[in-house]
Amino acid sequence: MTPIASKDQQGLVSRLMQACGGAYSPETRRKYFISGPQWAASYPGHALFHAPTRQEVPFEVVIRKFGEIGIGYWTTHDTDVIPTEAIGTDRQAEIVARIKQSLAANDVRCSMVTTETFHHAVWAGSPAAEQPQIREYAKYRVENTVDIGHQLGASFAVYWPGSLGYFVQGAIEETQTLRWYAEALNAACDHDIQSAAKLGRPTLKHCLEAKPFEPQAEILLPTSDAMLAFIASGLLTHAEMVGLNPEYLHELMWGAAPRAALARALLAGKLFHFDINDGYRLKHDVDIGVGLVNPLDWLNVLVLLRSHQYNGPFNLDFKPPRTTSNFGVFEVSFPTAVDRFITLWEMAGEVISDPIMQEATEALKAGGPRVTDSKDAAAIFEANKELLTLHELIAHRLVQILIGQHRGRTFSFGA
Ligand code: 3MF
Ligand code: MG
Ligand code: MG
Repeated sequence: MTPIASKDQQGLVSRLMQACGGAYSPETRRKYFISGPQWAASYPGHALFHAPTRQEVPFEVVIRKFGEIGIGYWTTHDTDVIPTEAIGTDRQAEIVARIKQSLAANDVRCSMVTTETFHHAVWAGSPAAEQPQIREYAKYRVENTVDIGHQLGASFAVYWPGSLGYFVQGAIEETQTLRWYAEALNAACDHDIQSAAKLGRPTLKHCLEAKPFEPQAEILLPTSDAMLAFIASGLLTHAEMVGLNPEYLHELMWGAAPRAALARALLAGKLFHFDINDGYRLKHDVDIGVGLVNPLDWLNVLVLLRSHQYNGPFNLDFKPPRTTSNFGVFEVSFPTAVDRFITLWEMAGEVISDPIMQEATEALKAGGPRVTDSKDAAAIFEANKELLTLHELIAHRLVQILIGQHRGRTFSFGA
């Protein structure tokens, strides 16, 4: 093989991207409520055992690139764009003004803001630490993020309580810590109610995001279900303003069926926002691009969301792999993630309207003939048993739709 000269490598990547085909236009991509996080685009590829492989990317570049790709919405942590020491200062106001300009110049909107309460040393004991001044500071930070959200025109605020947990036994009194954590959320909601009224804007939708492990060893609110119980616990003064931002991989990580976790959130009326990505069960948070690992499960997830008219954002909370270059992040990672999502979303529409799927699901619900003795389990089973084979047929049909066989795509040898 001839070595590929450095100067030719980006051209090769672009040529092969073109050759892949099937890309949607920026205008088509903008029709979906897809958001791109500042932190995902700027992620330099570092981890506990990994040195960075890329440079961080300033928001001006991220927003411009999102605009070009056709990602219509941008999301950010406060400290992705404002250094911790500049929070609440004139510098914050100056940065927020520059962000507004970048958004307007590229026809991109800010849909969500989130407070970083996990990275800085001040959060070592979590935002609900025993020390009163740390908790006061946490309240100030979430209130300040609400202000930034209103200034940037966002509709959602997300809270990932990443450090709400512990490494060593005996240090944390869980009930007390959860009460203190609720106080911070209450402060954010109260502040939002006042600010929104002053500004004549609707209040934000406040969304909790669960992750079962990492960065703490033990997490106090590890799953979306734990968060639903927390929202309903009576500790929140504005529980109606608080819902969920489940992340696909965060549910998969603990071994859940993400679709079932989403179904429980839908039933509770709390599916406000959704972080989309992919990865593996019972592994760390690998944040792979949506659909690269579990496309069949993703198709099934989107069938659920489409059939329940979920109309919230799909936030691309993945991490471009550290083998991807800065060039590749915007040439390959983001456009392909968006396009896989759109394809799977449209395919979910095909699943819902597929005549075989429809007839099979309706037949299952119609059931077999009624038996006279409604307490005769064996007879009831006999009357319905042939219908139950449709479960497997439906699963087969889902795979056929995923790989295009329902449209006549064939695989055979020789013929
Ligand atoms: C952590 C995450 C976070 C959250 C973000 C939103 C860095 O695993 O998924 O992304 O989504 O903090 O608040
Ligand atoms: Mg997330
Ligand atoms: Mg994640």
